[in-house]
Amino acid sequence: GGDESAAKKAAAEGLVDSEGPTIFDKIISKEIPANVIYEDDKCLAFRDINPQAPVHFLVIPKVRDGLTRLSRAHEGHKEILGHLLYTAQKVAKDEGLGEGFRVAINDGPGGCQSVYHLHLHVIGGRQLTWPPG
Ligand code: DGP
Repeated sequence: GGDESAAKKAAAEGLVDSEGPTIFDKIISKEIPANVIYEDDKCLAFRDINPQAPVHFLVIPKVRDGLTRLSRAHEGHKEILGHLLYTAQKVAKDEGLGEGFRVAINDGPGGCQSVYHLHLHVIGGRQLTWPPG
């Protein structure tokens, strides 16, 4: 109906966050290929399709559990949030980023988030600058 298509249009324009499945579900299920560099029972790390640095990978929870975006976090998410951050630095070391790297989470339209399944960006392999755009 009209309401539904209006909601879809708003979601497509990034005006609201989407609760629907995302492309990352298909990456988790291996329905579409990704360059996976780390995997355990709780999370997956894979190279970003649009890298912003020589090394750019994403760390995502395998189960979204309401974490469309970081600002949806509640107390019950603390363990997975810690696990994602710990994994980010572990894989960064494996990727040779001993000189340093950046972990970024884009939240919502204002944060330039495009995929509504929580993900940590890990970027490195060149001298990064600050502030980001
Ligand atoms: P964000 O703007 O923070 O929501 O970043 C989403 C990132 O996901 C963006 O840097 C590009 C990446 N991405 C989107 N679709 C795919 C995909 O199908 N495969 C991979 N490897 N990365 C993707």
